[in-house]
Amino acid sequence: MQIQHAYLNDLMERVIQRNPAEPEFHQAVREVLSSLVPVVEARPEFITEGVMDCLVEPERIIKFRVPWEDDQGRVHVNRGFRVQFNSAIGPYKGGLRFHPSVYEGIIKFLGFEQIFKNSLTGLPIGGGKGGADFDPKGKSDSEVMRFCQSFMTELCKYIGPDTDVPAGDIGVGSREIGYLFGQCKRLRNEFTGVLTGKGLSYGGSLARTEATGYGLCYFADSMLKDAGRSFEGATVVISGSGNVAIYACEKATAFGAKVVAMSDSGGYIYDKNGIDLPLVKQLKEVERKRIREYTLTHPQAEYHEGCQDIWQIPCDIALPCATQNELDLNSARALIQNGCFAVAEGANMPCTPEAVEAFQAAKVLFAPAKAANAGGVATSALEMSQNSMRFYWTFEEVDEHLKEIMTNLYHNASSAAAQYGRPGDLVAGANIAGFLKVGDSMLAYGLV
Ligand code: NDP
Ligand code: 2IT
Repeated sequence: MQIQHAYLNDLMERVIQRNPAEPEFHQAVREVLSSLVPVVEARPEFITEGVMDCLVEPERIIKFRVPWEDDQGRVHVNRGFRVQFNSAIGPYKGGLRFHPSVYEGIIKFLGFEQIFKNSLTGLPIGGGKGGADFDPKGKSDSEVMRFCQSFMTELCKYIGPDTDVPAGDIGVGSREIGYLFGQCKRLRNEFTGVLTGKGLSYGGSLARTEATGYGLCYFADSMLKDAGRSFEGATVVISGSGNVAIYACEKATAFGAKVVAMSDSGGYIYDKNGIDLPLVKQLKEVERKRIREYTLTHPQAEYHEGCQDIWQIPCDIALPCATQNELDLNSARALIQNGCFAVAEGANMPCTPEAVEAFQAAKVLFAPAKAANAGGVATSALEMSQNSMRFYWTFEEVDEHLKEIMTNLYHNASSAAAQYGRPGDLVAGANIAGFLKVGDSMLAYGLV
């Protein structure tokens, strides 16, 4: 897939050569550069002043050894990362992912996406991401604690409330954030908002837990309304059953939809009567069990091994909320054939480029991740504000801010798309609107 601009196409080739064997990073960069063609045509200074070349190169990559001992006293060595991608508009901000599939290319793709997402929130946060190839699944609390302490012993040298503020992502939830924050506080002998997603007793923000899933539905609601549609009465399929999926399910249901399927990496459940969300919360948030156990108390529900086929279930709205490239062209075709009219990405880059193209060609309303899932990081930025003020807002106040941020974000992405000749294309609109603020700031700084 060529980029229809000689300089940007050449830049893409250089990105591939300089970052070999990192297909997810290439995929994320290609999408953004393709969207920015009309922008650099209108404003060639982004090329001549070196902004585009700098944009695709992280400001800093930190890569470190994470040794830890399991409960039997055996030593394990994992690899930790923090990619500080772009600080043009604020301190680096973005989550930490603990998953065996993590390598530098995954963190780079996520950090790159985060630049534009964070800019879209309208709040002063730069882009970063981190993580480790550690699998918290099946580990005891003590093992997870020792891992987090070892990870933070190194990471704490590079972060700070005005420098870089990590948060959660896949495999990093409130338990991990607690261990990470406790160790950072101990090592630095200071209590500052150096992480977000903190527990409510030690500086966390109300509504941060719900924010990504709720924000996804607020964004989708704006998109649907603009097209004369709504969640009311719609059948919804959600992949994943983690933080994002659970609160997307909660808000979609509150908006009058019926969610009929959810998944984990083992398989999916299909409950025609509508998902029993309190049970999913109990299984996933409290007991850390597999989604298949849902059928033990709900025999009317079906469990299917493997998560791909969840997209074969007929639905009106699809919300992929698990992981990157989980929804491919075949799945997109099935959704289209079954009459699905909207797809909103809760996960980061869950739809393959071919799937996105198929949705757009079929006029399925499509909300790209960096816009649709920005509610999590936006609320993290609100947590930073509250920490700086040494003050707390109520749940309703934070939720109101979130709603307003997501509604504005939809309108900004939508009008940027129209302004640059791609009306209705929220992929282009989000990339363009996200880029402009960052690009203008980089221009103002000169070559730094
Ligand atoms: P969680 O760890 O809470 O949940 C992840 C869910 O996705 C689990 O159900 C997990 O299943 C499933 N999953 C993870 N990896 C795979 C895989 N390779 N194949 C199939 N299923 C998989 O993470 P979150 O809910 O926080 O994150 C989900 C997505 O949302 C990620 O893409 C993340 O980057 C993105 N995101 C998260 C935000 C946040 O605030 N947390 C903000 C914005 C985006 P299992 O338990 O079996 O592994
Ligand atoms: O992908 C994301 O936006 C996140 N994992 C949330 C990051 C954050 O800093 O809250």
